[in-house]
Amino acid sequence: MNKIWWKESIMYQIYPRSFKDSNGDGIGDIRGIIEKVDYIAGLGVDLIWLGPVYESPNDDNGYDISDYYKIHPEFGTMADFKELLTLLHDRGIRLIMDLVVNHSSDEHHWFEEARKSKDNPYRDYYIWKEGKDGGPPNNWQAFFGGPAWHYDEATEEWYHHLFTVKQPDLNWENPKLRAEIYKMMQHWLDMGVDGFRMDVISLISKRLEYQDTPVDNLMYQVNNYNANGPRIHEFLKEMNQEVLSKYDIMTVGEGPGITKELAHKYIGESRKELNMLFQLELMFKDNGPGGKFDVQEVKLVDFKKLFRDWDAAVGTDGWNNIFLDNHDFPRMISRFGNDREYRYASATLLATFLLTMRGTPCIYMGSEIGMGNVAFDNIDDYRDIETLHYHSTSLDAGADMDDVMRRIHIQGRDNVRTPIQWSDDEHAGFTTGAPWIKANPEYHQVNVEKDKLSNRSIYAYYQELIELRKSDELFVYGGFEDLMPDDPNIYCYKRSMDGTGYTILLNFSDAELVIPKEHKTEVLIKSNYQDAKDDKLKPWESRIYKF
Ligand code: ISL
Ligand code: CA
Repeated sequence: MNKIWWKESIMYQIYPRSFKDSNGDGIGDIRGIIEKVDYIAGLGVDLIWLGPVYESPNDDNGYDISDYYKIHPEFGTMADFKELLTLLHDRGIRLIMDLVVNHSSDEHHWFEEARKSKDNPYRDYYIWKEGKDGGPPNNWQAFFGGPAWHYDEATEEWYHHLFTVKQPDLNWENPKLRAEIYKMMQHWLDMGVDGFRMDVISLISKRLEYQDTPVDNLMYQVNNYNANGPRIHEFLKEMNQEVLSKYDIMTVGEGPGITKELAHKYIGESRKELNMLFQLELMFKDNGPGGKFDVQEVKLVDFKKLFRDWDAAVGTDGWNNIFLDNHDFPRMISRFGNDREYRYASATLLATFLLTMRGTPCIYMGSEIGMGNVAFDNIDDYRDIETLHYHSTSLDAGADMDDVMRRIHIQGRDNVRTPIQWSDDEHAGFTTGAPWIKANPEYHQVNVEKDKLSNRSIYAYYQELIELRKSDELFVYGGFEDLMPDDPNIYCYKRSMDGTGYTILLNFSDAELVIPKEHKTEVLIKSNYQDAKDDKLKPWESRIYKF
């Protein structure tokens, strides 16, 4: 196993809009992050993933970029960005940017040119087709609803968009486009950025037949027609050769359709493509036949199997990222823990999981104080395009709207986009103005100020666990073994190397459970309960034993 810094790093994701507003316009910004650099550094993390801060009309909160070289004025200036980068580097913290190159904004000048005429030099930066029988070129759906094609009157052709109509897909078949992207990546890396999180990178190589899908199911279409296209590895190898390999940086790829069977092709060290993946299998596991808002139960045994299989899939020639939420999926404490009776215990149990697994952990902002999902009663308080689209189409279809709201409360992306709760002040201390999205009313009980004063501080627990992970490289390079794969409530695994190591015991339930006998001889070095008992695991108790 090769040793390298990005395997040893502890990542923290910042969704800039919702982190901290510095100037009272209600939108989180770079100077807000600068104000909180000590808060971030104090946690002990050493790698930041910064969500998109590029110029964007914000149809999809920055995932629709109109200029890859500019900082969006609502986030600040290029000088602010450089200052942040320097402040972080001074503290030994690296920063990676979001790279969103499956699509651009329709307001990017490439697209504004491309749509002018069929012979415009930028035409071929995007994907244009003639319609079929008076309709779109094929029956593909877009992620957030509606067809994956939009008719453009000026030239009487359709352009392809897997996300919203304002996010036209880029044509990676065009070598000029690829060269532009590589040049742009070099620009940021030359500035000192430490790598990229690559947005839906699994979708960039298209199947040029553009065949109809026989099944009316978005995930089926994505997995079989959109993801892992024929030239994906050629493109990533080229990108690696032209750009990535020239810098001491890290990359993490994101995207649907990357199964554990295919993972090695993307991140095998010998393959020279990417370093690690945000695998989405767990994130989609509760999606029923009706999609993400059709929520199904996920059992702990399935959760464990998934991590066991992914660990085996990367083996010793590859690397995983370990995360349980991000800006697209529900808060981990609400999804996998108990955010009511056992907030402290389940938040710290999930922290223990993230920080003791094999793979680079990624902590989504707010987890370090145990922030949970939000449930606004009124749809007007929601901002996410996916949620709003689901609501309006359900309304049109005559659905039971109480049920629709209930589903939004469970799965909507705004669960993770409400402002960080800094204090009990108005708007959770996030802004002095009117926030772009309301704070989660839980902020009166759950906020940074209160957490830090508490003798059961979740932030302090994260600090201790991060310190523990950093104190022994066995947590990084040691092997992983699932010791009780079939237990319905307990996750028990071993991290070890040459006969020494740690046993991690996690009670994923509200019940008090008997401790499996074989661990009684080991030395307990950490529990999330101060009064841990010898023979019983309390609800959501986590333990780390050394042997
Ligand atoms: O959020 C999802 C559906 O609920 C996912 O399917 C999501 O679309 C997928 O993980 C890709 O996400 C990324 O690309 C999108 C953007 O909206 C997401 O915020 C981003 O993380 C388009 O750029
Ligand atoms: Ca602001």
